[in-house]
Parts: sequence; structure tokens; C-alpha cells
Amino acid sequence: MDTTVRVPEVYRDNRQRFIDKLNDDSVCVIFSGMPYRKSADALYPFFADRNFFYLTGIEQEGSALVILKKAGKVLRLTLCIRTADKNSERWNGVLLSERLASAISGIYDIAHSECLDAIIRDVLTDFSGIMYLDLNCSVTSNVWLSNILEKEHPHILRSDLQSIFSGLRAIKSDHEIEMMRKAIEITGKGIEAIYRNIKPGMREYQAAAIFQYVLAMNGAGEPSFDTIVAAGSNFNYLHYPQLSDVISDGDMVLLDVGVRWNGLCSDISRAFPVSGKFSEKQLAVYNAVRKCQEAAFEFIRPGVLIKEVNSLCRKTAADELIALGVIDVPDKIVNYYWHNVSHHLGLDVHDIVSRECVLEAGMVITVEPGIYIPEWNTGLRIEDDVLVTEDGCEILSAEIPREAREIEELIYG
Ligand SMILES: [Mn+2]
Repeated sequence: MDTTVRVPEVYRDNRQRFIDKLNDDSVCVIFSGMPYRKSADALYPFFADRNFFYLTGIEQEGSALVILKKAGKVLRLTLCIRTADKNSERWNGVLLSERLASAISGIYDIAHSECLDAIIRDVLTDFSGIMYLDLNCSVTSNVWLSNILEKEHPHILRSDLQSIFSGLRAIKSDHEIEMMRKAIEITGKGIEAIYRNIKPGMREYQAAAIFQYVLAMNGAGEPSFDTIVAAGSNFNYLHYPQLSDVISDGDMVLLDVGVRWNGLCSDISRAFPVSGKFSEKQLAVYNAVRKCQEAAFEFIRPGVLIKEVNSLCRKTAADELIALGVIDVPDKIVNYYWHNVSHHLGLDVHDIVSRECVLEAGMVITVEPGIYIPEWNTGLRIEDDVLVTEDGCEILSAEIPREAREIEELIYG
């Protein structure tokens, strides 16, 4: 858990925007979810549904939010949370009190989860509007609710929540941008600590532990996704998960790391030579990727499509690889350019916003061109997070050392 105090106004504003999008006669039920079983009696760590979090700021399992809107007015806004039970708390720690749940979310009507069934039956009595659900969500509580609807209220129209959230979460609030700046700042500290402390002979997971240590010491317990440290030829696996190899002298190391701060994510990649000195070929690929990035930074502004940013980067990469003699015609770039350049970033690392939508001021996307040349045993991406502004973009992660020379100096110490 990070230590920043949550602000109920943030979630109140999010709820208002959300409620404005709902049909005038509607019911909406959103669940936080439950932890998945790992094996025997062990569970995976719990992670609350991001749409639920967006509306409540609550991270606790077994919670639900019920909204009833009639003739355009909110008649019910109830947050259900698990009842504190001394026996379960002895094993698993303290649950949210009603008062704390209310203080975090800004919701006054707090009920216990045991009452959810009765609350839903109550709001559905004589109801004939639209029921909003996460139709693609397979958590047990969602299936349970769908069954009630099918059996008892087959006439009620159901509508999917995702498209509403996808629109709402596209434009980041000032609060969200502030939280992302903080996530990025801590990510930068973690990356710099790796630059300064990594040595040939270490294993990849030991480099990841340096990052995790810096997170913890900065009050951020949680990376925003599984840390990637890929040395040598492991750049071939884009979401390389093992982290078990020894980092050898002469290896390039690819980091793809992020931090979650008050729910908001960063997502940054850097690549560097563990010895502190790029080889000629490593530097050539590095500079080519940097050129793609600069082209994207120049180009990103309101009105642009992510696929246009991608085309520009792919074209730049093709020009670079032709100049380096790796390819002879632009079409062959597909062998070395393996992934798209951008995705939206927010409460989810790959935020639920459509990649097809036209960029607008207030959106935050990644810029992460990558060029991978297995024949040279070198491949890398460089990833920064940018805020789309009225007339261009602001690189939120500009302070994290990125130029080849700066990185060499940091590693040499
Ligand atoms: Mn990314």
C-alpha cells in the first residue's frame, strides 16, 4: 500500500461523471471481485476491479456498488462491504470499517455484503429500465447476478458497462495525472538504482529486487505489473517472465517496469549495457529506437490516431535499418518491428480505452517503439509515458535518464 491519503472528492467526481452517462431509469451493480484460488487453501493476492475502484477508491474484496437512477435522479447509492468478523480478521487482518469505507469513497450509505441480495431485489421491484453490468466479467458475483436477472427479471434490458468506462477513463483528471507523475518519479528512482548497482554476474531477479527495494523505500509496495529484466538474448521474449538468467558482461539489459501509486500506473522501459559501454551495434540499434521515439513525440497531438503514430515509428525504423544495411526494402521491417508503439495508461497498465480513438488533450499514452535484431543478438525498446496536451504532448518521464551517454555515465558511476 502506498501512503498517500485518498481523496473522496476524486471518487465523488468520477461517480458523478459516470452517473451522468447512465440512462435516466437504470440500475447499475459493480463488484470489486474476490481473490482467485492458487492451490489448496492459498489464494492469489487480491486486486480490485478497476472500474469499481474508479467509482469508490475501495480495494477490498467482496465489495459491491449499487446505483439506482429513476427519472434522472439518484435514488440509491449504496456501497456494500464485508462484515468484520473477528475470527476471519485474526487470520487475515482488519477489514474496512463502515466509517473508513465512507471516508475513502465519500459514500454515506454503507451496507454489509450479506444484504446485497435483499438490496438488489428491492431496487429491481417494479423496475423496468436498463440494468448496467460488466457483461464480460466472469467473477462469481457477476454470474450470480446474471442468474437472478435471467430467472426473475427476464424483461429487464441489460447493457454493458465497459463502453461507458472506456470513454470516461480516457481523459485523465488532474488528480490522476498527479498520481501518475508520482508513480513515474518512483519508477525513475528504481531504474537509476539499477543503473548504479547492477553488475555482470548478477541474476535478472536480483536486478528486479533492487527495483522492488526502491519502491518499498518510497512507500510504493506494488509494481504496476510484473517487473521485466531481460538480459542478453532474452529480449526475444517481449513479456519475459522468468528473470532467472545470469547477466553477463557485454549483455544489453532491457527493463520494462512500472509502479502503481494510488491506483494509477507508470510503464517505462529502458535498455542499457551492463558493462557501462554500448558496443557499436548496440548503440546503432539504440539510436535508431530513439529516433523513432523522437518522431513520435514530435507528432503526438490532439486529433492524431495511435495507428498513425505507429506507422510513423515503423517508417522511421525502416529508414534506420536500411541505413544500417540490416534490410534492403522497407517492407522487411516487419521482421524487426514486433509490436505497436502506444497504449493508453491509467488505472490499468493497458488501460481499457480503445486504441482506435482520436487522441485528445488529457489522455496519457505510452511511446514505446522497439527494434529487435536477433541476428545481431540485440533488441530493445525505450518506453516513456506522455500526456497529450492542447498543442502536442508532455513527456511525463523525461527526467528518467534516456540518452546513451547519460546511461553510460550512470553505470560507470
Ligand atoms: Mn507499455
